[in-house]
Amino acid sequence: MFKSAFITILGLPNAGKSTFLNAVLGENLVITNAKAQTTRHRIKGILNGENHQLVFSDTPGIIQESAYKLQDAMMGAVHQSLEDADVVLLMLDGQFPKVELFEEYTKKINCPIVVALNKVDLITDQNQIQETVDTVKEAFSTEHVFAISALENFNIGGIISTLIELAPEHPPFYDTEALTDENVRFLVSEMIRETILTQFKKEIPYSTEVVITEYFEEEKIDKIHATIFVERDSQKVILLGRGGAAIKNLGIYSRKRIEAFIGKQVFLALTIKVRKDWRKDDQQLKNFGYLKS
Ligand SMILES: Nc1nc2c(ncn2[C@@H]2O[C@H](COP(=O)(O)OP(=O)(O)OP(=O)(O)O)[C@@H](O)[C@H]2O)c(=O)[nH]1
Ligand SMILES: [Mg+2]
Repeated sequence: MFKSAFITILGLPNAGKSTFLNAVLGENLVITNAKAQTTRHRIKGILNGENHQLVFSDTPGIIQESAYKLQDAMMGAVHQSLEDADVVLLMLDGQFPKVELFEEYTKKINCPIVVALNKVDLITDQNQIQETVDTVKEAFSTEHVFAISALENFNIGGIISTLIELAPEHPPFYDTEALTDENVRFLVSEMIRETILTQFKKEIPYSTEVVITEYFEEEKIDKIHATIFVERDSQKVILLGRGGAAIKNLGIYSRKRIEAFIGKQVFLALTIKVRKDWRKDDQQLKNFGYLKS
């Protein structure tokens, strides 16, 4: 008997959804960062076992009010991921679970819900953890509540066993060797965006989109050309840095990140272009794959 399920990871920005997915897969597939709204698309990560396939969808964190069309599109990705979910994995920050924010959402969900209370490594009071677990069990009428630490890989196993139990009998949806259905170009563009999130402050990461314009695979090296789009000339100046120092540094760390993931030497060239207010522009959002054309 083979079991397969689509599992949608749902939660507020910064709850640790992407960190959790990486912990489950044992790979740095999706990007994570201390800044909120890191994930912008639905990204699938696949956990294959002998008799099961769990297809996780990492999603953008839910925001109450969107300020840009980009954020509308991100929330669209969340709703779309809920449509085909067999199980919803609600990822809450164990310290600030904000249960009330999800009562609306969960009422509309008609599949089993598993709740993870993440970041319990930051909570020293065991009673506090137990009280939150009890509150959450009651609020979502589910027995499946786990106190975990995605960062420290604590208690992840219990969630996986429960998800396998809840998974319907079904043949695998994807190749049983696959880690994701995303292409390498997209994953690489995300790794550059992750480095931008780490290296730049304030609005720069939020105003940035990365597109891989060329990807040549040679025997010993992958040659990649990426274009970084920003919203204003002033942002381009910041990304370049004095004498090009900032973009040079960005190139070095992005290349290392990509090499670690694909296990091969990489040549990376970066270009910066301005697309004025792209986050508010339907046509640009289509070009960048956030809206359907
Ligand atoms: N201490 C601690 N930090 C964690 C844990 N899980 C995630 N984090 C940190 O929380 C921050 C956010 O993690 P992400 O995985 O990017 O969160 P996310 O829910 O995917 O965020 P968005 O993509 O913005 O919606 C990062 O700095 C992580 O290192 C955890 O279990 N413990
Ligand atoms: Mg994320």
